[in-house]
Amino acid sequence: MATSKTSAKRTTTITTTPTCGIPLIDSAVENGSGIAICDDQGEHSYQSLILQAQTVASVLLQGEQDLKERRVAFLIPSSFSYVVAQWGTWLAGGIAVPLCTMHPTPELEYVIDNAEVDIIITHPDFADRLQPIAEARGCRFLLINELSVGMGSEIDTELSAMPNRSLALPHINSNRRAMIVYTSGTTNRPKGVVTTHDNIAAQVSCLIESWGWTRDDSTLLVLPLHHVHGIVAVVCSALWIGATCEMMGQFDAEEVWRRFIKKNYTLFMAVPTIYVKLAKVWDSAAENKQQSMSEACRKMRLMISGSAALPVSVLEKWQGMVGHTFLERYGMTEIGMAISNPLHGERRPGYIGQPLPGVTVRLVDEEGNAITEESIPGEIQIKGANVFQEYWKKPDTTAENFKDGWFCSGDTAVLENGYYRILGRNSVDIIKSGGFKISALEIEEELRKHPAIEECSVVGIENEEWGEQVCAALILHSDQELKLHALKEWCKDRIAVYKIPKAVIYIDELPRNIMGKVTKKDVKKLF
Ligand code: MCA
Ligand code: AMP
Repeated sequence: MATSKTSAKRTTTITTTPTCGIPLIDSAVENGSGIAICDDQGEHSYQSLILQAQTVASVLLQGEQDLKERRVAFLIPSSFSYVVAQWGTWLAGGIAVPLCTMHPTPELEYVIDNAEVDIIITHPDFADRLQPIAEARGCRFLLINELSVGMGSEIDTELSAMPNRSLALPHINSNRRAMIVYTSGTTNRPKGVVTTHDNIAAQVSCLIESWGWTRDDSTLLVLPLHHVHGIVAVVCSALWIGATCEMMGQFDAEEVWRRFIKKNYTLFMAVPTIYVKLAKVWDSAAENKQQSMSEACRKMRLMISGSAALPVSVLEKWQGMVGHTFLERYGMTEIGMAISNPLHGERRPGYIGQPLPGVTVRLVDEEGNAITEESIPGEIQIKGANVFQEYWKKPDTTAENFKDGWFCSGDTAVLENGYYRILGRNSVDIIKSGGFKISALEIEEELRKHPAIEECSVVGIENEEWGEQVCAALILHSDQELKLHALKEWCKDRIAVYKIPKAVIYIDELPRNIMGKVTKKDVKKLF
């Protein structure tokens, strides 16, 4: 087995350097014995987080001075260990590439190959899948539990008692690349969005200011950690300011309510689908239980919704249920959060609000002219230190997505009485389901590989719970039959579960315009 085992931590003398150069970690260092993360293993202090991350960094470095932006991919469920792997990568000078726990092997391989990953760290649960991938590519393969992570309070005490821990960790310039997060787009395969440490610092600090984060805050993470909502808006923000982040390995609506009642969270962030799922559980609870559920939410100072349009009906339902008016905000993997309703002041239903501090927003019409008046729709374009550096190894795509230094979001919005309202996406091929951005083209490409499918068209159909649902119109070869459940089974090994069509229809011909292009608006009407 290629696993690297180490006991370096126990034998090395380590000194925590005053600053490492990474704004997030330098900010977190000040929080010492405060509780940074709670997970299934217990509570973990900031001190423990830093010390464990330093240990991981030293293992990654293997005596080298700096990973020099080599890519370190990790597949670890939401937990203390995840953050240790992320920070360990950063402290060693690497670029963190978080992998998705829901992805089947081909999607993991795509990210690992596209990012040209050198080192793979995994939780033991995923070792059987990742070790062959690592070996086939000559990647170094490490098990997070063998890096002495998450071992509990004994180790923490032992580590912190070492007076002169001195690991030769590099000083990191904050303009260096920190992370690659994969996002689907109008091309058929996901693109790697590269952010620097400075980008992350800008994305986090505007949220700290606008949403009033303090070290007394405590939040529950239910979102996956391969996307910016969970990574930046929840985890990095909490850790930047010295708050506590409790992590659930996986979303479970009943369990979230149990924790809301038991714990004293002060703020909570989720995608609209999660709020719909939580409301369903509330609806089916007995009246006295509903009261304690609502009471638990009322104790929180803030509940935030984002990643997809929040239906006004959902906002109103929660207003009635728990008395909270959700703060809706708008973001993107490429820019973090950009536009938000206010912490204090009017939170206008159906609107995403106003630009966050440090973020400049403009709307641009189809001719490329900046719109200067209200009520005229245009594409949202963004400037600011929050904007990502590049699409990984795609200089042309990067250039195409910027106009005169403005990042073109592909979202259309309108400004009305000082607040932005989203009207939709420019591309019909982008589907948002449960907060995940999904490329219709990517799914079509995969479906065409099925032996029974001659041609297909994938669309997003509006759905109350999911926002949109992936649906496929299929033309089968004349002698073939393909039931939905059989198609789903076939897809499971190829694409992530959230991309698998939830409904199909069978047709003889796809609707096309005179140029022969499939008209997706007409495909949608078929459902
Ligand atoms: C799970 N399934 C889905 C989705 N999630 N299908 C479509 N869309 C989805 N989003 C599959 C499940 O695998 C399952 O498949 C079936 O649908 C029903 O699963 P269920 O148990 O109801 O769902 P779940 O497992 O509870 O997951 C729902 C979820 C999850 C918690 C809403 O989708 C989620 O964590 N979404 C958050 C995504 C996110 O973080 N996006 C941020 C992107 P089967 O029936 O076959 O078992 S970052 C971003 O957008 C920017 C920066 C921003 O503004 O924030
Ligand atoms: P992602 O690429 O996964 O980061 O998704 C970003 C996209 O999510 C944006 O381009 C929007 O289309 C969508 N989005 C995020 N927040 C909102 C919101 N509050 N309302 C509507 N759409 C949103």
